[in-house]
Amino acid sequence: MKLYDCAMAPNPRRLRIFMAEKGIEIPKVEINILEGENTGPAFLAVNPRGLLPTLQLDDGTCFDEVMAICRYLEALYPWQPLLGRTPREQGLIESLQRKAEFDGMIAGSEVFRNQHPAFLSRSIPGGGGQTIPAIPALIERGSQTIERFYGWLESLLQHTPFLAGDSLSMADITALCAIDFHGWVKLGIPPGNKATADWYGRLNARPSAQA
Ligand SMILES: N[C@@H](CCC(=O)N[C@@H](CS)C(=O)NCC(=O)O)C(=O)O
Repeated sequence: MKLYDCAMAPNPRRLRIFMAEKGIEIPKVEINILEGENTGPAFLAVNPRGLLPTLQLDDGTCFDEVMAICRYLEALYPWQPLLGRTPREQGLIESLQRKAEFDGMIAGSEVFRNQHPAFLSRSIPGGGGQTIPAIPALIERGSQTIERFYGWLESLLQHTPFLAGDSLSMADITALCAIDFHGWVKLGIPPGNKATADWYGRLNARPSAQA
């Protein structure tokens, strides 16, 4: 297997933390998104969407989407499960993970990509070389969604040590990466959200957070 990665980008980081928690190592190829290497012919031949992370299997099959790659890896390496052991846990983690992804990661992307000069003509990830202009009004919508994300996190974490219960899951990993991504646009855990700040401190202290 080969993992196409981008050290500075938030979605590849979700996968690296997942792999670090499970002790999985896969040879990596670094692709520079800021310089547009992901929209050059060499990488588009691997993944026509130009998205990272992308996993290439030994038989040549390539696929993207963090959760698809995590599902594949969890099936291959079932120890230290991060997607749930029982059907109940699996459903709960999926639900929480998607909320963290949509209201945390994607809202962060909406704020960041509609204002950063490097993305003015590629405001949506996954278009390959296609031009999709930024829409500045979406910055405000993204910011409001992020506010909702922090309210949701705080109300949940007042009652549970990790989002899905007593142990770390992919929902926590996605939420952690979303929060660090929000720092790029000067947003973050609102002052006074103590349960979220405590949880963040515990997650950030795990060696996997440096992955
Ligand atoms: N839904 C995708 C999102 C992946 C994504 O947005 N990746 C970004 C890096 S964080 C990317 O590849 N961007 C390419 C670009 O901006 O052109 C996933 O979960 O893997």
